[in-house]
Amino acid sequence: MSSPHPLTIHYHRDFDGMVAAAVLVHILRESFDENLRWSSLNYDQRKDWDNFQRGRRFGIVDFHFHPKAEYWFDHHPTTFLSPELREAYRPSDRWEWDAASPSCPPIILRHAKEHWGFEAPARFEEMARWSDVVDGANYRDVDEALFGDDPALRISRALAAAPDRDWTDTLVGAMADATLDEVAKRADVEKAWQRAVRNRDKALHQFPPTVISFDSLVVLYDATSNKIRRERFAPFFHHPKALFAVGSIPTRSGFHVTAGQNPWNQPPEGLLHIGEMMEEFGGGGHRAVGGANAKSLADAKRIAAAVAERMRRAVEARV
Ligand SMILES: [Mn+2]
Repeated sequence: MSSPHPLTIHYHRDFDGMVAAAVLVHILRESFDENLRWSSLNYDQRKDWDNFQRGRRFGIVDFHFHPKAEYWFDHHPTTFLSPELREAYRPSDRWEWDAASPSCPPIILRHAKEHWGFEAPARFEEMARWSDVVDGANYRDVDEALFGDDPALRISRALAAAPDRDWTDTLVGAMADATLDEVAKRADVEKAWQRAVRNRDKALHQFPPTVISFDSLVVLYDATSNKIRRERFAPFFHHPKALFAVGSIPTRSGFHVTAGQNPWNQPPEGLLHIGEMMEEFGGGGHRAVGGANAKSLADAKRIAAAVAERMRRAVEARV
């Protein structure tokens, strides 16, 4: 199995993507004696996807399917970039897609056991469990989401204050060899975590003045000022009774409207499919969360207001 050419594992740069890479790196080293490297991916790299890493050996985890990947594992329902790519996928000894899995690492652990007879150390089970929590936003409550102190949650929050772009590669290497607790206690993680915590507190403090309205259990906010720090769950921290929140935020190249339902006070089943609604505004998403890019600040405000109105009508019709 061993090849003189290195095999690079490319991974989605978020908590479950990093854990997925760490798990696969560990397993491939132990089982197949591969010369492994790893490197994160971003969405810009989809542009010339056919030629991705042409001529090199690679694997991909927690990111789009590529037919040249020697190893590929993902859980995203939107993983196939074309019908041809969907057609090219067959479950195999080295590929597995499970859109029902809340995160990517459990797929790899199960696959390794079933196909390669590899029983992973318990620390990877712990990482996989936390990946499901973080990637699926399955936190116990808003306090755990914002203030949770478990090693996995410290690492996950520290990512928001990464010292540089390659830092996730460093952490993947660390997680391949150590427990979450050991990784969370690294000086660089501790330092980034402290910075991220200060940013969180600032974001929570800055949120209330951004609220335009809180009517019919729908929070509408405008966080487009680039002086404002953003914390994903701030709307539900300040408005725990809210069923939905929608707001405008700045991006590197413009503006984005982000919409979601309250994970800890969920609207009645079937009230609103947010991803489908956002498709009408040129975006997309899942049932519980979605978004759309806007052409201008005015456009972002218009979309956010229209989405809030749709949410309020849905709530008033049913609640
Ligand atoms: Mn991911």
